[in-house]
Amino acid sequence: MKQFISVEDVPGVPRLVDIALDYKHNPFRDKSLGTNKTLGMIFLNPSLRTRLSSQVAARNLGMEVVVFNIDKEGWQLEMNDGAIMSGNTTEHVKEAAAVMGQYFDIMSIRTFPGLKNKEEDYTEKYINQFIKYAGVPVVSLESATLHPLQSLTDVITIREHWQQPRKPKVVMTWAPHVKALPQAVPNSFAQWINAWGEADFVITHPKGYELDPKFTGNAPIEYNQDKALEGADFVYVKNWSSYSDYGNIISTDSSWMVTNQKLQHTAQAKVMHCLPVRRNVVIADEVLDGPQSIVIKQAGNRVWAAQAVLSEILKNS
Ligand code: SN0
Repeated sequence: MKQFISVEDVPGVPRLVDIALDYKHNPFRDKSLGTNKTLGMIFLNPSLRTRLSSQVAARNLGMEVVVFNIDKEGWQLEMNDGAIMSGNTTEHVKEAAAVMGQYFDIMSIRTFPGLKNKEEDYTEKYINQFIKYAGVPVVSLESATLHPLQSLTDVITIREHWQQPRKPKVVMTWAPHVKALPQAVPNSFAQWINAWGEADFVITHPKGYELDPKFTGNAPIEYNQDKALEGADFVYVKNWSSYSDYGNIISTDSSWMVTNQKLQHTAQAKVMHCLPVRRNVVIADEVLDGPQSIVIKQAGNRVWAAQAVLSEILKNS
């Protein structure tokens, strides 16, 4: 693997899942693979799980890690080629990314969408500028439209919790939120579940929350949440802002919050969320604190996803 930005960079999803689960059972199997290699982690936005799990994963492979909160501690970056830099931006990504590429063997970046300019966000301008100028493999720590380390984790977690011969019914449901959030997590989850092909996948959300069909593909959309949840084996909960009415909140309908009552007609579904989760807005306490929630185990699996990805890139370089 040369980079990890989307599922399209992965030669085979089941194989990567196997590698990750293998590391879960034997974390130090490749403890020298990353000797004398350094991972740079560049954050333009906050992070808890991605940051810590990737650091642990890199350490398991013997790598050094340098974390840089560039939004707080760095120069303000100019991302536009040809810009006349007489304003607030101090350093062009051409130099910044190229210089960091001199220091690191693998570079990883978190860059959220602005949610103002759909074109700019959906062409992945920021991460693509880093890829263009870094000169070393780049791993996404969540970009404007995708969060592949999360989605790999999600597939691993479903695989781990499903032993029956039939495909599990996986329902991704929108839930309300007070802030306008990116579409990256749901786009990416849909993209990976589709590529994996081992689930019966249904998406449910209020009208107007349709995601980019480039990622959702042929997954059926059911606008009635209760109907969608019937017989679900896994319920993947996430808020996102509107894609068509770009970046806006068009519903705050609290009846979409996931409660025990909502789970009544599921097949005792396991409940997943990428975290952080706003309790009693997105998912009720009774669910998060109850036996059906697997959010902590899911977050634990972030390490094995990151380790699988880093190892595949190290083996390639
Ligand atoms: C991000 C998102 O993409 O939805 C990161 C998820 C991994 N979530 C948030 O920004 C939550 C912000 C909040 O105020 O709840």
